[in-house]
Amino acid sequence: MSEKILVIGANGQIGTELVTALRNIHGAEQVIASDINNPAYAIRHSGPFEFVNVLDKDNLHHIFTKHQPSQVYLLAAILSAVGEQKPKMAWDLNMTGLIHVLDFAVEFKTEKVFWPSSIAVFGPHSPKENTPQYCVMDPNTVYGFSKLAGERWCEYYYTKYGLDVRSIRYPGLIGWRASPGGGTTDYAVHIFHEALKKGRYESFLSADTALPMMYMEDAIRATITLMNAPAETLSIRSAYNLAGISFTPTQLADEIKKIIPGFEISYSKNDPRQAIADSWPKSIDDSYAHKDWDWQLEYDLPAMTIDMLENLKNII
Ligand code: AKB
Repeated sequence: MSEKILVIGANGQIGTELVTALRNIHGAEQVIASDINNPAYAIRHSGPFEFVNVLDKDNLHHIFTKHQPSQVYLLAAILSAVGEQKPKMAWDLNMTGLIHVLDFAVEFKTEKVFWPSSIAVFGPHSPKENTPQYCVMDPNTVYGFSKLAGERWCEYYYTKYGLDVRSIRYPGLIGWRASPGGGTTDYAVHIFHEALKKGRYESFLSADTALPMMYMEDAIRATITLMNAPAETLSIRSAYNLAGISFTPTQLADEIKKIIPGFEISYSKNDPRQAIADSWPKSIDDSYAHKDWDWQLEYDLPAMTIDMLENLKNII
């Protein structure tokens, strides 16, 4: 039977790329992009679009009734940096939005739900290197503890109602098709734009701040691989660790210099995002993803840098 896939939050960094990938796989008409804001041109003109506010239960109920989705991807969220400026709004959107979708997915017998978690679920007392799937988790950002609570809700709906929810703890995501929106790892996208436009960049994270990151191509492939995996192979119904590639702003700048030799990086001080980055892991152990759904990373730091610059230079 053909899928009917609803992507909520289609205008965001992940949504823009995921909608395109899913439309290529399932056919444009089978993938309903939705967002609270006007869609990007590519989303609007490549298939169906609906305005959706996940906090508006009537609106969301109407969309489920109209489309009866077999799969839902809920991507609408407020990320770590903006979440610290609007803590109550971040909690409300990230938590209430998730529960609305989980409830309707149960009511409408949606076959599978995808919801993104993040490395932000870890906190200052979590191990920093090779952070395991199971360890102390004391996130101190609203975004981080909304993701941790969300993971618990996902597992709860799986156990209690049999809802097939799947999730990944994404590292910082780097892509050229869409801009990130309000995260701590955003520097690793901005740096490419500024390198091409100005030949220099001021990083809001310090020179030696190592964080787990991942190229969007890998992140989309991971998401679709997890969603296609046979349910019985999945041992985790909270969210899977995903390692990606760990690097510092200096290491990324050195890689960019291999292609743009005059590129210069400087570092600002006292940015509030530094404290958030300092509370997160430097690297991640993703052995469960390897074992359960045969996950393999493709893009390392040099391959990602070459591909980013190659594609970005054609569009900026
Ligand atoms: C953020 O920086 O808030 C996000 C994330 C790591 O989840 N990119």
